[in-house]
Amino acid sequence: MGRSASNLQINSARLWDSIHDTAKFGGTAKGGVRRLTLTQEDRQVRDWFREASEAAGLIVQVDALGSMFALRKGRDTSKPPVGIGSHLDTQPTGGKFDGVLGTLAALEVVRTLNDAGIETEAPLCVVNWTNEEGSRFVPAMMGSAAYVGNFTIEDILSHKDAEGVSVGAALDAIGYRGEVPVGRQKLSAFVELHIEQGPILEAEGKTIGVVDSGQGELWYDGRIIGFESHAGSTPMPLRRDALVALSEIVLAVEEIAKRHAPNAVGTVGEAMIATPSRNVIPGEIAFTVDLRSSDDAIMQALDGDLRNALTEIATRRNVETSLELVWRMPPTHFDPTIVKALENAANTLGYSWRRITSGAGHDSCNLNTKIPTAMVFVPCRDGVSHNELEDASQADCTAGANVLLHTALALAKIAS
Ligand code: HGY
Ligand code: MN
Ligand code: MN
Repeated sequence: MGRSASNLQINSARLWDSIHDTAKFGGTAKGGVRRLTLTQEDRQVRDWFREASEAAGLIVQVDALGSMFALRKGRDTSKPPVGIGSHLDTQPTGGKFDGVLGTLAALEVVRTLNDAGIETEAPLCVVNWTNEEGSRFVPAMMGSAAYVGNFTIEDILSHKDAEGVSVGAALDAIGYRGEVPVGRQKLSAFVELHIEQGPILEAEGKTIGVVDSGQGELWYDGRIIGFESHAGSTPMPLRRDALVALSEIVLAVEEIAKRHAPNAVGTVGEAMIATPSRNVIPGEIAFTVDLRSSDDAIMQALDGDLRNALTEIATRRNVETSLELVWRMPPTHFDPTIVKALENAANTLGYSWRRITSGAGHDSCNLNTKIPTAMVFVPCRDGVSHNELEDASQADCTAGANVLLHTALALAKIAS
C-alpha cells in the first residue's frame, strides 16, 4: 500500500496541462471554448477523455445517451463505485473551466492514487455526463436527468436542436450512442468539483465553497403572434408588433425577478423573429425564459407572475402569446454526510471555506435525487462564466481537486 494519504496532493501541473490541452477542442479566438454537446468538437474531447482514462488504467463504458463512465477497480468489487466527475460540453460562448475542471480533476484524482499506489476499498468511477449545458438540446443536465429516471430514453433521443437534428442522430454522428443501458452503472455517491460561476468566493477571499444547496429552475418556450405589415405605411396605433410585445415581456421578467429579490433571477436568453426584415413589422417571435430560486414557494410565485404578465401584455398589445414549461428542476438540498466530508477535507487541507448555494444547475442536482451527492466550488475570476473570458487560478483549481481527492478517499476508503 502506498504512502499515507493524509498529506496526499494532486499533481497540479498535470491537471493544469489537461485543462489547457482539452481547451483546444472548440477553442475560440478570444480564448474561450465553443464545444456544443454531441458536435465534432465534443467528439474530440470525448476521445481525449477516453484515451486519458484508459491510459490511467480505467475501464471506459458509454451509455445509450453518451454519458461516459471510467471505472477504477477497488478491493471490494461488490461495492458500487463512488462517482466523481462533471461534464465536457460547453455553452456557445463557453470557457475552459465550466464542467471541464470537475471532469479532469476527477481523472487527476485517479492518476494521483495510481502514482501513490493506493487501492481503495470501493471502486471509483469518473463520469462525463452528456449535455449538461442544455444549450443545443433541452433539457439541461440531460444525461444525468435520464440516468435518474426523469425522462425516458426514447423521449430524450427524439429531442431536436434548432436545425432539426435529433439527439439520437447527433449521438450516431459522433459514434457515442453507447451499449450500456442508461442507469445500469450504479453509483454509491457522487461528488462534483465546479467553478462557482458567481462572485461570492472571490469577494470573500475563500478558496473553497462547500455546496449544500442549489437553485430550482423553470425553463419556458414562448411564442408571440402579432401581424406582419408594412413598416412604412402601417399607422402606429394599428400595429400588432410582436417584437415590441416581447420587449415588454423581457422587462417584465426582469421586474418579476427583482420583485422576489434576493432569492430569484430571471433571464430571456433567446429571441427569434420568424421572418426578420428591416421594413416589416415583426409578426411572429419565439423566445425562452429561465427563472430560478432556491425557494419552492418563490418558484411558484415566479411562474404565476410570468403568466399574468404575458396575459396583460398580450391583451393590451392585441397579440397572442403562448408559454410552455419545458423543464422544471426543484431546489436542491445536498446530502449532509457528503457535505460534512467536504468540510472535513477542506479543514484537513487547511483551505478557507464557506457553505454556499449554487446559482447554476449541475448534474449533481439530478443525482442528488437518487444517491448521496454534494459539490465543491472554487472561485472564478470576477465570478464570470458562460463567457469566453471565464478564468480560474491554478492554485484554486488545485485546491478544489485536493478537496475532491480527500473526499473521494473518505467515501471509498483506502483498502486495508
Ligand atoms: O444552466 C445552468 O445552470 C448550467 O450552467 N447548465
Ligand atoms: Mn457546468
Ligand atoms: Mn454551464
